[in-house]
Amino acid sequence: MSATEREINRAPALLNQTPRMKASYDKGRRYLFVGCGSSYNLGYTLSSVLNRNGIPSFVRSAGSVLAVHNLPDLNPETDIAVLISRTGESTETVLALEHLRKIGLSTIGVTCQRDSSIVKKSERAYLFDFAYEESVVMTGSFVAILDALLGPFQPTNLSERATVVLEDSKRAIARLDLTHLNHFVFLGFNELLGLSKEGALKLQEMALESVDYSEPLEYRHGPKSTLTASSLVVLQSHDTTYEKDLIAELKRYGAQVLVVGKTGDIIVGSSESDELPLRVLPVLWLGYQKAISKGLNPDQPKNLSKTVVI
Ligand code: F1P
Repeated sequence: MSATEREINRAPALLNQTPRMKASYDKGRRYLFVGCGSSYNLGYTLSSVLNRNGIPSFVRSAGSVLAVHNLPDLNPETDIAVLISRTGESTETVLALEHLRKIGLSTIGVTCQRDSSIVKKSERAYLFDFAYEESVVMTGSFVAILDALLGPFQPTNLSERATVVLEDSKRAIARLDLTHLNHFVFLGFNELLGLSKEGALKLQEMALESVDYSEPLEYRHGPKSTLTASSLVVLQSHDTTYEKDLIAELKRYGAQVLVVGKTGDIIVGSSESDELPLRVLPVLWLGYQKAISKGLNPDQPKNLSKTVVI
């Protein structure tokens, strides 16, 4: 079994460990999430959830922090920078951490790698060493970090539900004719946009596929022209009437649509919890299965290393 497959399958077990790692946020402070790749996508979703709950927060790719020092919205308008890096060594994130400390922000590092630069250089660190991954592509650790950093906004232990959602995802994806699909589109708005961006990244990294991500209704304004009978749209749905109409429209163009939501093909979300971290499971499995169907080794993505350094 590949490391990637093992690491996706252990996500439910990781979610038994995250309740003890729950982050807490101070209502009077403003947060800035910074990272690269999947770690940046985590910040997208986290900042959206925090803002909705009255905690002002922002997200920046680590590269953009480096490129445009002293951005007016970094300082003095934010107080605490949360630097996320699974390996703790992505060059942009480490340099961004140094820069943000220098301009006076408090820094919290988030990583799976003990003794990494992110741990050593940040004032405080959340260490997810139990979620350490061998594989190049970030998979189960994304689910675990998201669950923990959602803190009070995701209070439920999702481990058992994760087992169910992963099994449902495997069944739904087994029904797709993956060999004929060559275009993958991920749609979601607000906190689901970051998860859609992550879905697109997984299909690129693992399966070298052509991808898009967008807000659902925005996708109608141009990008839908690229849909064919070989397109699969994964809709991270808020179950709105607009989205239901959109599904019908996308299907009229010949695309297949896989809906993840309270009333979707893969059911995620209940009245007690929106189960946000579980929405990542179907896209992890989709990326992995598409890679396998093409004869690719998902443990060794093309042109990519586990830590991207400059
Ligand atoms: C960031 C990242 C990963 C990606 C790949 C290359 O890594 O972009 O998201 O899957 O491994 O690096 P990190 O800073 O989170 O270690």
